[in-house]
Amino acid sequence: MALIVVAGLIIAYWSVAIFGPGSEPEQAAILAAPPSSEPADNPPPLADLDDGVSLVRDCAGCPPMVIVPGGSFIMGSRLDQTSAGNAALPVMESEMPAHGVTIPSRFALQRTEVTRGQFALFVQATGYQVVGCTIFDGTSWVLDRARNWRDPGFFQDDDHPVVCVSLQDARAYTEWLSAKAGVRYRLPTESEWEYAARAGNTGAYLWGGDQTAACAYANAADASLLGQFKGRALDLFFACDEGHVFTAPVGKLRANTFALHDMMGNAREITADCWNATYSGAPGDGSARDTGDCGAVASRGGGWFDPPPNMHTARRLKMPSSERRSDQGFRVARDVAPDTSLPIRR
Ligand SMILES: [Ca+2]
Ligand SMILES: [Ca+2]
Repeated sequence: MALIVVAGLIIAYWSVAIFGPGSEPEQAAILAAPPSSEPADNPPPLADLDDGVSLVRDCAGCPPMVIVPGGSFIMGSRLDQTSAGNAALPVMESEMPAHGVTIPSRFALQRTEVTRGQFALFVQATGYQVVGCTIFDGTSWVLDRARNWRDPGFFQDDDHPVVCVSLQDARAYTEWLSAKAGVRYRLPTESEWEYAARAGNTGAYLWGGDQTAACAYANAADASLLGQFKGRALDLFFACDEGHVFTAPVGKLRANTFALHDMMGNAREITADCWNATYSGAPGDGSARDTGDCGAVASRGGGWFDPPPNMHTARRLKMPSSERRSDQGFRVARDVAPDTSLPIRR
């Protein structure tokens, strides 16, 4: 384990210059080739539920939500996921110890990331001001005060995920939405997020061991991104092409077995917990951690710029809570009482 951690730190140190502000050594991307034959612990999910999925929508303009059933899962990475001699698949200390979590009851989670169009309704209604964004300038991630969610430096329409938003911005959106809908919206806890992202999958990657399958599920660093940023190391990219350099319209790629789209990739997603460097002392009941470094959050799922190692389902990226980046957005959750009848619409 010591060797794994030391190797991870060495590689992560190199990654800071590339992955930019907020990427700290203990959690930053690991620039290593993706495994070519990582065995899947269970088969890749087969559901592609674009038709017939029952959705909850609390108001006009409210995001479509999927009901996620309660259940138990193992959160984090197991040490034996690296001990099979595959140095390209290291476990980060922040993902350990793997621990059991029980999500006690069903909850609603937005089917996709919050879109630009949804966020625009909030800004239009409130006059909320968001200034500045950290963008990738072709070499490194830099703060550009002229950029913001309306102009992140690449084309987006209303169906793309809103990016260049911070924890505060995301919370402001949920508070506005709660008042509008009469239902309390919130960010998902980190436990809820990983439970929903895995959707029963226990492997390192949602799509199993075939790295070319990543492009069916996740808009991440692929051949399209490589084409845009030529000259970068090939092992930073999946060997497939989903056709998107920057953000993609939400829901365009395949859903997981909970009918959730883009949990992996497109925009990284802010979760509700205060940052903690490991899972030691983490709650097992699905609740958010409200102690630790509350000036930072775990940004989950990786985004359009992220390389294969950052697309591990368990990967946690520490971000300052005030950070706005052009590869980071969020999705919303809400509680669902067991005996509640829901405004289900197709
Ligand atoms: Ca891509
Ligand atoms: Ca995402």
